[in-house]
Amino acid sequence: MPTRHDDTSSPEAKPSLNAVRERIHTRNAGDHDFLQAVDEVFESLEPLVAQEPEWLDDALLDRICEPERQVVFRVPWTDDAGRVHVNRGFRVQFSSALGPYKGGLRFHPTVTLDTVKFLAFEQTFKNALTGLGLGSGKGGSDFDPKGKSDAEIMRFSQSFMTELWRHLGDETDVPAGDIGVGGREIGYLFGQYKRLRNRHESGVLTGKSPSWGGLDVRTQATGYGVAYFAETMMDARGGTLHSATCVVSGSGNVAIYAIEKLQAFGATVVACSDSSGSVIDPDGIDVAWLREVKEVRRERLDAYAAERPAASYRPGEGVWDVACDAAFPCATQNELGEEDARMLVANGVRCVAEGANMPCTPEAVHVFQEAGVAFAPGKAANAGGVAASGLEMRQNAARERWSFERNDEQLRALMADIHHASASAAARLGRPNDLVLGANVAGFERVAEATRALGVV
Ligand code: NDP
Ligand code: 2IT
Repeated sequence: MPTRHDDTSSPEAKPSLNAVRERIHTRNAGDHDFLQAVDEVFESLEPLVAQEPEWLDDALLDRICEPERQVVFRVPWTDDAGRVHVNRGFRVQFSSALGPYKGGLRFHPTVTLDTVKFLAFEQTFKNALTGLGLGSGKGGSDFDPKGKSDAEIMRFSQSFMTELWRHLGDETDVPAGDIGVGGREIGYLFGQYKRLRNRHESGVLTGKSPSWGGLDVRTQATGYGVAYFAETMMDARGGTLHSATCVVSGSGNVAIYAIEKLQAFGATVVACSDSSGSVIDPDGIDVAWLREVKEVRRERLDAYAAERPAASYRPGEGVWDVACDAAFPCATQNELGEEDARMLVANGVRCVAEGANMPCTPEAVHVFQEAGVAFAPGKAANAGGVAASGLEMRQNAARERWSFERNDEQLRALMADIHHASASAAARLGRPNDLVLGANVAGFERVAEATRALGVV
């Protein structure tokens, strides 16, 4: 039995799971999103710890819930008119037990340290589920890319990397994209890193363009992965998405490629949204046109509806009131609440798969579970993005480049593995259909075993 050198656990008696949870709440008071994510994992740990109380030893849970390092920094930049602005940059390096810190960067005006900490915490279990030897982290800034010129985005990205580079490395910390950070931003970030380090260190960022070291399929991977996971989940329950009517929230990277793959399966996606409103297109969303509007022209969704006679645009509205068989929240955290869940259930939804990170509130998840809806939690269902990032890192390290088809096949197999790991853990604990429980426990066991094996570090 290792000696305890901390004051977080008593040598006499095991702390209860609840006592640990309360300690984490006290230490992180006010961090709403982070504590919501912690509580969800702890709810899943209850049946595990009841069977295997040794997980409570040696402040293991306290260590897993405390980031290894948190960096907060100033990002000054100049706009096209010569005015100077200051934003705040973040990188939370949560766990390196399984591999280098790994996780995306988010540029959005709502980003705080709490946001980044919650995302990095979720990433810990998600990355463990991929089985690819990835630690966890997340970063970003409260910078708002909307309405900024390319030159402003470039100057901001360069200033951001001018601080961040010293914390990165292909074996240390490997960022990628997230909300507001796509191929364009990754290009500018990589360019500045390369300049500062004087090394073409391909594996330091993922989500690069395939023309200079990126992985064919990384752009599509999160959205495709969500569709693969949902189809696998439905198949395991004797169903399919092949002729399903679906709704997807968001119209960014994850949403676009989820829509594309669902429609390739034979489903019809009748609605999607952005932060201004939603479109209903009863014949099915035209993905090529959606990409043109959102990725190329960077316009709002009203521009999509303007060119599609059957489509209607609903300013300020979401998509959860639209009747569907399957719903895919792919925009942001806490975008689907209890009332939305009740509306979806009343309208006959059978499958909900989270493309975004923590998009459903805990109350909404309970509504789905009580109604017997097949529910896929984000840390399993959206793991395709980081899994493809893991493949990108491997191919960069080996100086290899696989075909799109080979990467896509590998992605599909990885999503099936993640479903299998999650479903098996859930079955072992007596709740075979509870993938929230299964994903949390399967991810936790992998990261907790490694954390324990590496000693008190
Ligand atoms: P994008 O920036 O490409 O798209 C985000 C979409 O969500 C946009 O349609 C955006 O609307 C909408 N949105 C963002 N924030 C809000 C908000 N506060 N309120 C309403 N709508 C909002 O991001 P991604 O598609 O990459 O990310 C979407 C989600 O998926 C996030 O939760 C992210 O963490 C998660 N995720 C992303 C992965 C990836 O590989 N990119 C991997 C795994 C998870 P608008 O266009 O108006 O801004
Ligand atoms: O939330 C996520 O998993 C991502 N934004 C992708 C992370 C990554 O490193 O590819």
